[in-house]
Amino acid sequence: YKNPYYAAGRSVNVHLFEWKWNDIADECERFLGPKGYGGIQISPPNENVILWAYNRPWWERYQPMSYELVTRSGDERQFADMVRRCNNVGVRIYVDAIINHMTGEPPENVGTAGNTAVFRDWYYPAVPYRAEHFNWPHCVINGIDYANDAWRVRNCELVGLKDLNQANEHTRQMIVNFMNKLIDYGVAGFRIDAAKHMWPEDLRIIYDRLHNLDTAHGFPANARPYIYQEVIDYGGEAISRDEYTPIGAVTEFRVGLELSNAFRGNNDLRWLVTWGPQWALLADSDALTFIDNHDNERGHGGGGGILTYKEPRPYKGAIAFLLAHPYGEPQIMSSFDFWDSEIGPPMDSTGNIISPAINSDGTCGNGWICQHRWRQISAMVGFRNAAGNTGVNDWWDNGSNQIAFCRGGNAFVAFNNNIWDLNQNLQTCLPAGRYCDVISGNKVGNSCQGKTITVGNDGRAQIFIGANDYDMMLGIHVGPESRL
Ligand code: AAO
Repeated sequence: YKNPYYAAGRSVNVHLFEWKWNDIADECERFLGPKGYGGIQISPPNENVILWAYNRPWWERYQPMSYELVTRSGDERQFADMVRRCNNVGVRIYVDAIINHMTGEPPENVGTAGNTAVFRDWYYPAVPYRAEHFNWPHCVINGIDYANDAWRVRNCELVGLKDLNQANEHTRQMIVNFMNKLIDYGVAGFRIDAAKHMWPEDLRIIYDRLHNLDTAHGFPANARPYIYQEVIDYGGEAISRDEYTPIGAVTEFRVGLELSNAFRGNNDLRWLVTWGPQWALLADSDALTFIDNHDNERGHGGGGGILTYKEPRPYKGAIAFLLAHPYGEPQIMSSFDFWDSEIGPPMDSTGNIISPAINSDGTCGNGWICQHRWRQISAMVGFRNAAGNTGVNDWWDNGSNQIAFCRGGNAFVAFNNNIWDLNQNLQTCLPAGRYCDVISGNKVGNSCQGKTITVGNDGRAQIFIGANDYDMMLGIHVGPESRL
């Protein structure tokens, strides 16, 4: 369950938060495929309760009414079409699976597929679930339980959301049917929402009943779905991330905390020479890594101090390091603009999501941030693909906040987070020749819009990153986007 089964030569998963299925299919064909992205995490595809009382917040999608594939992102036909079109251009789809719970007791009672429920009876006829399919006795998780009481975290309700009992055979089978239907449409795996609120032994039974990935969609025979489980564990919790690594990959929240801290200037970049498990991070193959996610970019789920699109310079630096370094399976956040933590995606007066506009310079409009289209970020996807499965070698640092390293003989990256210039003759490990820095501009024809780097026969080059340069990093590699 720990192999994302990216198509050959691809890497990096992007969370297209609240995007519509038709727009995702277009984005696969016009941008993500050509740029080398490996996959997309989509918003939950199954029916959720509609919450006009809160002006359609983004979080209504985390309150399931049924497993019918109808949401603001699109219907079942559009879902199937998206998966097919993305797989055709080599981009995989990972589903955010909400299997811990159903709705809370919201003030409204119609779902995005038109179904209703009887909340006070724990009755969801469209699944169907009845009271016997939930955990009893009824209780709600208190903040203090996270530190003290694993049983309550798993058997009581998360913020009042009706807590399914995954030890119940009917409940398990409804979840398995839902997930298998998605696999048969061609998805490559799942984010397991709120995994720490479910017992690992119950999850294992569910995972083991899932179908293999569909060979008709380009997956190899006997491939198991990629599973990454949302377990927030900064230490000091009753439930550990290590309880979930035997059954799948786990979201490594400490990565975003540590890299945000370092790229904000609160920890010298030189210490990153040991980046990986030595920083008390999960083993490489267990870790889904990211700077920000849809919760902590807006202060949900605790864990403040995370860099987001609102602080672009250090954010781009942290993401560039995340993608340049071989540790973990990285994921990029792609946001809509928000000014309060509850507001939903751009929408019209009837609640329909407004599609992102694509500006002539390739950025997005209509309120969408589209970090995945920022040149510095998509260029680092190309960098990671060119680096392939090489390790880190020829590390250099100035004893402070200037660092550089090679990825085998394929790629070279440097960072300057000091308030003085980086101006050094450094080993790049690349074949002699001229290269475009993919951070400061694109290669156009036979010249660079940004910096041009000349590598000598000894692999060395003069590297300059001014303290006041627009970005704090520089990257060159053997791929066609960089080599002249
Ligand atoms: C909404 C309303 C609620 C209402 C509810 C039901 O906001 O007021 O009661 O409906 O009617 C999302 C939103 C929720 C929303 C929900 C349903 O974020 O606001 O509730 O949809 O619409 C925990 C879970 C983790 C979860 C996270 C938000 O463990 O799984 O809370 N994330 C996922 C999704 C998320 C979604 C759900 C789950 C539900 O990504 O978008 O909710 O489907 C500790 C624990 C963490 C815990 C946090 C919560 O950590 O370790 O496990 O996360 O607390 O606060 C510091 C803190 C420490 C904290 C730590 C790390 O160290 O001291 O307490 O940071 O965050």
